[in-house]
Amino acid sequence: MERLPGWTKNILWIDLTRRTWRVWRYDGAMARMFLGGRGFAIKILWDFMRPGADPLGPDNLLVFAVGPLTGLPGPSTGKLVVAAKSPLTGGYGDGNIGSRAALHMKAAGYDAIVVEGASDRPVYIYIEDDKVEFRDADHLWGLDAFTVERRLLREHGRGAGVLTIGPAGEKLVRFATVVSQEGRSGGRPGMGAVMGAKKLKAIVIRGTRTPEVFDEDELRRVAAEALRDIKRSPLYEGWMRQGTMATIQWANANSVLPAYNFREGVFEEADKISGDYMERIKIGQRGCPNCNMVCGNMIRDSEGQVVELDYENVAMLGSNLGLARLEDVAVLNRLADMYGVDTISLGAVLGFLIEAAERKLVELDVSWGEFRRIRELAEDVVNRRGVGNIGAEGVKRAAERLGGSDFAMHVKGLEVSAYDCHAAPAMALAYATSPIGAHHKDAWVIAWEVKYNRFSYDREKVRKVIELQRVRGGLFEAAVACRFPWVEVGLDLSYYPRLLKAVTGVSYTMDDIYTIADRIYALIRMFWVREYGGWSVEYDMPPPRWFKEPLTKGPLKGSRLDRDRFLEMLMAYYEERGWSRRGVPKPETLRSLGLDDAAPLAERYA
Ligand code: PTT
Ligand code: SF4
Repeated sequence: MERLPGWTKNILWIDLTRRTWRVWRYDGAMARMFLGGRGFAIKILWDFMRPGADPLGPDNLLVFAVGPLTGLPGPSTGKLVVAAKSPLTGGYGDGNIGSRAALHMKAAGYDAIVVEGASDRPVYIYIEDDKVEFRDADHLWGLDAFTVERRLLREHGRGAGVLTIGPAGEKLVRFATVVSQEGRSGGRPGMGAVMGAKKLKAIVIRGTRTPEVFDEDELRRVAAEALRDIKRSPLYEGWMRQGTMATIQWANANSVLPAYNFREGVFEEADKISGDYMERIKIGQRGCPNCNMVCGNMIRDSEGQVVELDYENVAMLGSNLGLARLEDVAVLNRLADMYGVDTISLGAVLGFLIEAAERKLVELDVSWGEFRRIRELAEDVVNRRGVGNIGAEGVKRAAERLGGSDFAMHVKGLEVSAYDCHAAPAMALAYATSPIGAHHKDAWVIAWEVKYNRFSYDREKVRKVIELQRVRGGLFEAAVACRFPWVEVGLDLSYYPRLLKAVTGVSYTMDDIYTIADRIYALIRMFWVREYGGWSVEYDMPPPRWFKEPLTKGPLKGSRLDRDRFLEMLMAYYEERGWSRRGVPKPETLRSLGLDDAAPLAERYA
């Protein structure tokens, strides 16, 4: 069999219904065409998930995947992708989580772990190299993610990798996530609910082998150079002080900080939840393994507990809800981590419910900035109690039930992350075309757009979104490493082909990487088309609020998106990608990417 340094060519395939497992030796073409991580996840879902499967049923496949760079010497390589059909959107869903589990997966010798079927009793899986055991999890069911991880580490040793869910995943809250290391959380579109539906409380993994690479010495050399560049970057010191929290001040100054359920892009009390304020009460720093620029800023919340903060969390659970005390916002952040739900979706759901109450669509005694009541409502949502049960379904379904679709802030069912787009057409396009619904991860184009031109809808913006999607959503999600060294401290992108060459022996150019990214994007889009039974441009439209209700405050007061011009931009996006005017990849585009088996479906719907 062909040797492929950088890949083990092993996929651990676990059937929870039968409690069996096997190792699938996949062929090298998959590695060459899809690289790893998100690429492997979509290939596996496309080939092996029964079309139309219930995301919360046994036929959904839950995929954990590392990439060639994961866990090896190099910049911030302690990450893995978790993917499945999303219970929130009904389409492709994934997330990227930093965890020791990523390193152990690599060292145990698996490029991916696939979980199919469902257990009838709570279970956790213990993996140690070639050993796979199904263990009873009755004693862990109902416990929060932090407690579960501590108990499992006590039992299996402190160095093990643990991926777990909290009670929200068990209760099938549609935006439940997978949690690790008391503050890393991944899989925004409900990957934790998929785990919960399978009654899989946790995976504990230990790997003891040394991964094979093409040129060990060269890898160490390139890695050392990159790590040195990171530390020498003029941006490093500021990053280590505030991490993503510096974005609060920046977003407010540029009218993109969500406030009051995205009615506004400025928050009058932004300085109280800012990175500068955070610095004054910061008690420490932690982060993902294999990282020399760790960014988890720890503070004590208003209930005396330790929490890690990030921009998205603080914006969505702070300014978006009118909350102006960082220590209170941190309580909501901690609850989200312990219960195991996505902070972005939780913030959007709470904002939606507060506004629905204000408009008398629902009877609820809560308003903006009322911490105590918002905290209670958050607990109701994650526990599916009362009106909280409606919120647990996400804002799209909540609006279908209560009314209010104009202010339900989502695309394809995934709640928008923390950048207001009243005056940001490119960022709105990034949300609209993200492969998982409205997430900023694939194209955080806003920083560029602010400098370029806030109000244009030109092709330059379309091309920029695609370029970012290729790098962020392609390279970093398939090679699987953290993108922050490049995004935040300016590490030169040319390091990544060098690292890939040292690991795999393959000389990738950036064009080769872009082709892999385009292939992944096209197949993900075909997965959505297959699951939705066709496609409509309306699925790719941002929330109506940004078109209909202008900003009423701040320097950009009066701004809103123009629907016709946005549609033109979307058409230009489809054209650049070789997709039809309905948003379906053309059969010839698919064939040119080597995705011939998807072409017949495209012929039907393009
Ligand atoms: C990510 C999304 C983000 S993006 C944030 S803050 W960010 C929120 N964090 C949450 C959290 O915390 N707790 C919680 N209960 N829910 C949360 N939801 C939100 O999830 C994260 C970092 C961050 S912090 C970002 S941008 C970068 N994301 C990367 C990515 O997507 N890919 C990649 N190759 N590298 C990345 N590096 C950075 O990682 P999702 P993490 Mg996350 C507490 O999971 O589903 O991708 O959504 O994984 O280990 O916590 O690292 O300003
Ligand atoms: Fe994790 Fe932050 Fe390091 Fe990225 S920079 S690997 S998110 S700690």
